[in-house]
Amino acid sequence: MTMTLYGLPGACSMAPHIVMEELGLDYELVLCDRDKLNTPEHLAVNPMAQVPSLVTDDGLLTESVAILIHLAEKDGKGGLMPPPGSWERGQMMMRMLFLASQEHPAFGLWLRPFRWLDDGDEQGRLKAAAEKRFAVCFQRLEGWLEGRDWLIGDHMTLADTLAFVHARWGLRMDPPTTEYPNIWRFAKNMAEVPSVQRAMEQEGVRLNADP
Ligand SMILES: N[C@@H](CCC(=O)N[C@@H](CS)C(=O)NCC(=O)O)C(=O)O
Repeated sequence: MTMTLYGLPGACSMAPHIVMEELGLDYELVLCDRDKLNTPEHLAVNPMAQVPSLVTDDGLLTESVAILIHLAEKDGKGGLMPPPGSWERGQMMMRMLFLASQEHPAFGLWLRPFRWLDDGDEQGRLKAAAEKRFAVCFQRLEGWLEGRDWLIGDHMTLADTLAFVHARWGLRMDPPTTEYPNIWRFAKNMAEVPSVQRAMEQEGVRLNADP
């Protein structure tokens, strides 16, 4: 089975990239050109002109959470997801979906308000509102990481890979990630995990670099 992951350096696609490294999967990484996401070639693998996309012998998957779950289930060893039906599984799903559906859009609106609004003043107001919303999300994440090395249990799960990507993004926000002691401690620990280090190196990003 061949697999190709389409991503952008440091983007949400870095979460499945970390997972592929962690699971030792055989895959190809295509780092896209941001200016070419809207071309017919890229739209064929991601009709929303985004990353990540996973192309497999079975077909195409988009949406980071779907890709993460597919990779972990395919591995079948259960290391990155608590067992089906367990309370921990429910908690992990909640945290992962919270990150993808609440925190991620707040960052996206802050980063590219021009995607939604033409007027410069309106863009400024949207950016400010999105930054506040991101901070609300980070406060929740900060609480979840109180006294913990990982979001769930005693080792890395899928949720941690997304949380790490967002912790890097948060370095650009006000207040930055460094002002959330639990998230910053977590991010520094994650940056020491060999699979995370390999993914960052392959994407040419660091923890203190701009996403
Ligand atoms: N819901 C999608 C969101 C994907 C998304 O927003 N991707 C961003 C990177 S983190 C992207 O492709 N941005 C490129 C752009 O908007 O130009 C998912 O979770 O996969």
